[in-house]
Amino acid sequence: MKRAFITGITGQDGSYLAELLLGKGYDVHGLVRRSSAMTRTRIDHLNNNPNLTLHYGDLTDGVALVNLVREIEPHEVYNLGAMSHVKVSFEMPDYTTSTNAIGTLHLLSAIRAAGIDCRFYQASTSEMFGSTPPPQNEDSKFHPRSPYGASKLQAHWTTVNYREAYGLFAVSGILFNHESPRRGENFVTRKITKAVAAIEEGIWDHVELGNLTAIRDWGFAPEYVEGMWRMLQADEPDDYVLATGVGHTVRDFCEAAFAHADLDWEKYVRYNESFERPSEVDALIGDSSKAHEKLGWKAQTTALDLARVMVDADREDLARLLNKG
Ligand code: NDP
Ligand code: GDR
Repeated sequence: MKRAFITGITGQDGSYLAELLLGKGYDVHGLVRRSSAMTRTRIDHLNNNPNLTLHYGDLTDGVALVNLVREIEPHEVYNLGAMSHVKVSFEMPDYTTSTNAIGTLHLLSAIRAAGIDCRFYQASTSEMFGSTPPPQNEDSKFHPRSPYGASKLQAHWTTVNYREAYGLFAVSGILFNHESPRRGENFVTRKITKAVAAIEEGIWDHVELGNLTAIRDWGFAPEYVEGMWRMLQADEPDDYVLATGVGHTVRDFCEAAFAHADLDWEKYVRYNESFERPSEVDALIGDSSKAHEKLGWKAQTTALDLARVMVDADREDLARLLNKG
């Protein structure tokens, strides 16, 4: 039985990856943080699975990671844990760097110290390309525009260095935005789809957003975690871009989400400067032909389909809440 260790298992991607690996018969171990309130709603439905074990820890606690990796002896490690909000990273640059960059170093060092034969996946991001114009692929120049992007770039190069220096099977998946009904509520897509459901129900009368002109390449998260797994099953470790190859503005996404509820987005979306970033990433559109060629991976769901799926999921969530009340 293969053993996998997932950091960030309580997040959007971690929850889908845990489902995927459990479905493939893996023994799955996840890192969870202690907090005063439980933050495990995305994996609650996996609670009784005998092949899932959760361990307390934190990417900023290197000693805990050394002990955990030694105890679990995983065959595959997926490092998805991160302070993942770009805007928040400007308010918390130090913590963002500790978690995302130094945390990755801690985990790679823990694998080395344990002396185990283990494959490593690093959750890298299109934010590392920053101001480099699209389309971006594995050879595009990196120019991050936020503490988040910079911290992820350090983690990316640390991963590449552990591959080159120590022969570790370490891969960096450079993933473009991917969303789902499990997306955190303060990322723009989910913020919009949640607002559509609440406005349609007459609970909210508007939603406030920042920059509507930014272009993003939005795909569907479950398809992207399948890509992560494929990267670790390849014959050789390498880095891959995962993306749909199609870009839309935030405005396009708004229009599609509101139109799905027969609403005119312009009547309900108001501008609020406080959601702008000190330096913005204008356009990210990925070229994932390498992943297609070498891993047989291709995105299936389009951004505008995703907008409709997410609105429907938020409608159902809200209906459940209202029925309870
Ligand atoms: P989420 O924000 O949904 O989840 C982040 C996870 O990291 C949560 O489980 C969170 O735990 C955990 N975490 C945060 N800080 C720490 C810490 N100090 N120690 C241990 N765990 C921590 O992110 P996603 O699922 O969307 O993304 C997964 C990864 O992929 C992240 O690394 C993200 O940066 C990267 N990425 C995401 C993309 C996307 O579009 N979704 C695109 C490219 C890269 P808790 O629940 O306790 O907060
Ligand atoms: P991003 O996602 O920064 O691309 O990072 P986010 O959804 O936060 O922003 C996308 C674009 O929308 C604009 N925007 C707003 N964003 C938020 N969050 N809230 C708003 O009100 C708002 N109004 C406009 C932003 O300025 C931006 O241009 C995500 C994260 O998952 C990262 O962890 C991941 O690495 C990248 O995607 C790829």
